[in-house]
Amino acid sequence: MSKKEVGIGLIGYAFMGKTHSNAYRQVTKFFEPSVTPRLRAICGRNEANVSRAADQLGWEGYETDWRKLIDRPDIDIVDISTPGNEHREMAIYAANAGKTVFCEKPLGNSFDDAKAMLDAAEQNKVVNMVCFNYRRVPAIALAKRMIENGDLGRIYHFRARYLQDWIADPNFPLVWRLQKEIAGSGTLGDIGAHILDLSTFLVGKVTSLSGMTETFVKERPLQAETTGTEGLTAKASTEMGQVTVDDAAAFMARFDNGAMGVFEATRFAPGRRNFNSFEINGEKGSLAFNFERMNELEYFNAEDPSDRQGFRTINVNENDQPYSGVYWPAGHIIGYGETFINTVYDLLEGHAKGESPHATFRDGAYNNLVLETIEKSAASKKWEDVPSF
Ligand code: SOE
Repeated sequence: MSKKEVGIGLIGYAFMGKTHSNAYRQVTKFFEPSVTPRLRAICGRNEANVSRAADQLGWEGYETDWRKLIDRPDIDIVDISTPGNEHREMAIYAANAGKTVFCEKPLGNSFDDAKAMLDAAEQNKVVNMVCFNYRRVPAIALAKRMIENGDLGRIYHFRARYLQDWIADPNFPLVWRLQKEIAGSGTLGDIGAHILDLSTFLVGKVTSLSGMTETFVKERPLQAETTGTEGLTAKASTEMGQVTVDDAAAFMARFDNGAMGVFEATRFAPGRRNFNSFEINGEKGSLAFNFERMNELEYFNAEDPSDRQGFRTINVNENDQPYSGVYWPAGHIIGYGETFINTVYDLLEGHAKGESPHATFRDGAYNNLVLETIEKSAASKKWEDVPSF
């Protein structure tokens, strides 16, 4: 018997639009979701570009008005893959229309935005999910399973660094990710949000923190073309403009379970392309992960016999590991794109069951609240408590 089809409407066709389109197209090739996604329409303002994207990314059609897309009766899941300044209006409209809402991170450009989106989703009782894709890196999902299993015992430390270098060149242009009114914040909300979310997923909630942010390059050339930032590259013009977001952010934190956290996020680490990494130390052992070697999880077991102790490298491709065994035979590794396929699989299952998969809008709003507290602490130069939420 053929499975029920669910209509997908995707808003945005740049970098994230591409990763999500690929995920909807591939998910049934590897998983057996309870419902089959149908790529009904992709949406963008520029008709020439969006129609080209529809063809290239495998969509049946396109729309140039996002309200029209959401209103279509054949759209069940609304996927918001636009910059953050548009999330609030779109997500609230989709929730009010009774659609499942899947939104890129950070959920809002502020806690106020994110809370309004959460309220709309909860009041309308719609399935909601934020695309924190790294939660579904198999090695990270395995780390979660091991922590829940008690393999690390009490957690003492979470130490994370998310390092990139794509704007380290001071002549790299002022793309939308460097403009506060579009992106909300800079490195903090773009990649700091990911390591913060992983700490919530793996360790717990942050209760207080001390943060700092820095903008190393305060003026940059304007972007010559409005297209072309999807691969994090762009051409510069001769005119200059002000950078209105942070280039780097760091914070120390206390978790609700007594653990200590140290976090650093920067786009000024030459040679580090997408170095999303963490180490967790607990009473029974440690785990370490680095996305640049995403199929591996480092594990130290303090209970190993003392004459053979040491970090071991677990290759996370075995059938009994999370999100593994569905792609290729053991040892035939996967990549960045599969993290979105895994996420979309859980989204479809959540939609079918009427249950919001993690990270929910509530998780996303909490993430925004902590990001805002980091900015507050950076401004006050004091430790700040994260309001309870
Ligand atoms: C750019 O810094 C970016 O594409 C982020 O926006 C993504 O969330 C991250 O996963 C990779 O880097």
